[in-house]
Amino acid sequence: MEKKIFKLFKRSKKVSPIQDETLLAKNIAQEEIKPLDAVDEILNEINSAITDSEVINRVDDVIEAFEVKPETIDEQLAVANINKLSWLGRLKDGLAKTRNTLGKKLLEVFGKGKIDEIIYEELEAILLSADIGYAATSYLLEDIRKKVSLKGLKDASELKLELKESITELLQPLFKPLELKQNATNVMMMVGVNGAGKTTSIGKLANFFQKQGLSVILAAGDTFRAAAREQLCEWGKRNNVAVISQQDGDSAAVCYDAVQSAIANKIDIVLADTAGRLPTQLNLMEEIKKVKRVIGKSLSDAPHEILLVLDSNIGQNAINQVKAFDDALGISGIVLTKLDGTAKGGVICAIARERPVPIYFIGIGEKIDDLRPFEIKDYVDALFD
Ligand SMILES: Nc1nc2c(ncn2[C@@H]2O[C@H](COP(=O)(O)OP(=O)(O)O)[C@@H](O)[C@H]2O)c(=O)[nH]1
Ligand SMILES: [Mg+2]
Repeated sequence: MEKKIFKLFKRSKKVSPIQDETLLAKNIAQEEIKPLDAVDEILNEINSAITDSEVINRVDDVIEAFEVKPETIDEQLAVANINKLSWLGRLKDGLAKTRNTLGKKLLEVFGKGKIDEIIYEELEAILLSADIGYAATSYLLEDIRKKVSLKGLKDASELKLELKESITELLQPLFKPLELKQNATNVMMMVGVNGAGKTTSIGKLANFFQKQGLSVILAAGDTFRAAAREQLCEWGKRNNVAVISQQDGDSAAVCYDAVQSAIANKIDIVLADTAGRLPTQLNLMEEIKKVKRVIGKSLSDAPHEILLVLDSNIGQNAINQVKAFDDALGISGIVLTKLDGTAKGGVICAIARERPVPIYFIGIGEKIDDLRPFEIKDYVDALFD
């Protein structure tokens, strides 16, 4: 652990009294500095970092420093803290484009003094431009008008807090922690169009669940392309979990085998990949319904979750996909990917208003750690501030 911390100190530019590596070594050797103090120091630095990317760089350094498992509970807490900070920084970074279309224009409106009809009209235009959608925009405006009259608000600057609150309320139906059956096999099926991020999300989820002490097995149910199978096997290797696959097998058969194997080996979670399909491709939609049925034959209450993987860049089209997949399969949750760098992050509000299926996870990058449970407050804060 010490070695990594030296590297960390070397890499960070303005570190404090202990810039000298040998001195640091000596201090650690004499137990005058504990690795945890070093983390505290970096945390101070993080707090004083100016830009988001500065925060992210520093946090990455700290995480790297702790790749060796943190030993004491204090160290574990420090790392958990750092991970959370890192995630928030990256989420904020990812939503920068959405914030720029939304936040900057909103600030202008909030600075316009007296609340009047023009303010409401401008607010409407801005919300629509951030892919919040017509239904959610109308709802939000109505809600804000109500609050304005109820609280007797006069100045537009008071609207920021109200809007934040209204959006937070609007999003409530999307928040539902994933419930897992204990000491039993939980089967999760991933569905969605091509390129949405199904396979990548499975790789990230395998990591997420394993970190919680759960065992995982993957089913290579995208049997259309050999490359899809290889991609999943790669994620299996990276996570050190088994991947059930068959050359030329059919998707339902692969998933069936994976569930059987999970039951036999007392595996907690089966993550089943499937081929991408558009809801308009009726034969393919029939095929995925069959996969679902066959999984049900393999274990009577399975699949426990049918997760629609949605690319947040598609904006309003996301709503059509949610409705179509939900109507066909009854999806239980959404994994919203690619929130990094999208200008269409407002689509979450549209989902909340038009088809409120819980968003279980959001993805903000291609790396194994770039997926977390959806938290309304984090998202709204990243959208506004
Ligand atoms: N930037 C970014 N890229 C992602 C994210 N999730 C997936 N991707 C990328 O999107 C592409 C398609 O992902 P893949 O998992 O193969 O999609 P699938 O066809 O639905 O299985 C790949 O290049 C992934 O690395 C994300 O959250 N952020
Ligand atoms: Mg795939």
